[in-house]
Amino acid sequence: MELASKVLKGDVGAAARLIRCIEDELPEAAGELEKIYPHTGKASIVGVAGAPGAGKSTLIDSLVSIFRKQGMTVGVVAVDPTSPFTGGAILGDRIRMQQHNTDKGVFIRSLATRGWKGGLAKATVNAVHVMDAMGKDIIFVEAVGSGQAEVDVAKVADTALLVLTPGMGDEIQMLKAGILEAADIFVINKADREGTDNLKRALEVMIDMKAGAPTEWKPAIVLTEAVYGKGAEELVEQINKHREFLTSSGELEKRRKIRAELELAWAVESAAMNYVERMEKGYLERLVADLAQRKMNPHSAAQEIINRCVKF
Ligand SMILES: Nc1nc2c(ncn2[C@@H]2O[C@H](COP(=O)(O)OP(=O)(O)OP(=O)(O)O)[C@@H](O)[C@H]2O)c(=O)[nH]1
Ligand SMILES: [Mg+2]
Repeated sequence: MELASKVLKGDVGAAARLIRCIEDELPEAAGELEKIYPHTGKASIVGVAGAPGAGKSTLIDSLVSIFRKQGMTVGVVAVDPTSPFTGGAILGDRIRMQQHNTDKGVFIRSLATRGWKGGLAKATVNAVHVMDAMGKDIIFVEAVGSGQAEVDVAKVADTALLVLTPGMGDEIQMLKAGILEAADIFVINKADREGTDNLKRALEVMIDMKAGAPTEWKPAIVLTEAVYGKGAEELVEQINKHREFLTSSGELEKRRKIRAELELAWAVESAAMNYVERMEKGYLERLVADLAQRKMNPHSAAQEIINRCVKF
């Protein structure tokens, strides 16, 4: 049996293998993803972004336990930018979430980013599709933030959490507006530490400043102490509340359309690039050399590729 059919039956080994294919950008992945796509779109996707060490994994671990008690099946995709600084993070995540290892209702996978051509968000979306197709009810996406990663995770998720820690009170103004705007729920983790009140106040001011119409979602702030399991119940309440807002307001539909549009753009791009790679040897290199020497511009080069695609 092919991977896709096994994944649809919830086969853990097949799902792990397909995610590995996605990670390695193997051409086989595309065909399998095509088959599972009609069966996706059912899971709730919760993005968890934040600086290294903010407590994302510890927090997800608590959330997984609570959602499991509510009878939901859970998937976790931990995106790990492979860098010398966070080399140990994958192992850390595994250890931190170990208590769920023997639970068949939980599927956890780390994606190591290694300079993907397709980009972080694309591989993440595809890994989420796999877990969605397996029948997981809720899927967490953990991403270590370097600014753009946080925004990317927000694009992937229905509900975007941003995990902050005390001591950032003064720095909040310095965070990129895009990062703050992308969050539906702000989590102040390590709330046992000094500076929690300052950070909370800074966030409240910022949220009030950009307050929209009463019908819009007002980002929530939840204080947690993930290592002690404190605040996790309230966070689950907020996640569920945001979920209800998404469905009742029509926002879920909107976000899913934005994601579908993004996926379409990726697909067009990779279809064109696949075509280019199958063209006569050296064609792409020649175009690139012409661009570098300004004999050609990127727009005309793309147009030329499209024209050849159409004739093909
Ligand atoms: N004091 C305190 N420490 C915490 C709290 N939550 C997590 N930690 C600790 O913070 C450290 C980092 O936690 P992780 O859950 O690995 O953080 P992370 O954001 O997943 O880290 P990366 O995946 O490496 O980015 C661990 O040593 C935790 O025990 C908290 O509420 N209070
Ligand atoms: Mg982590």
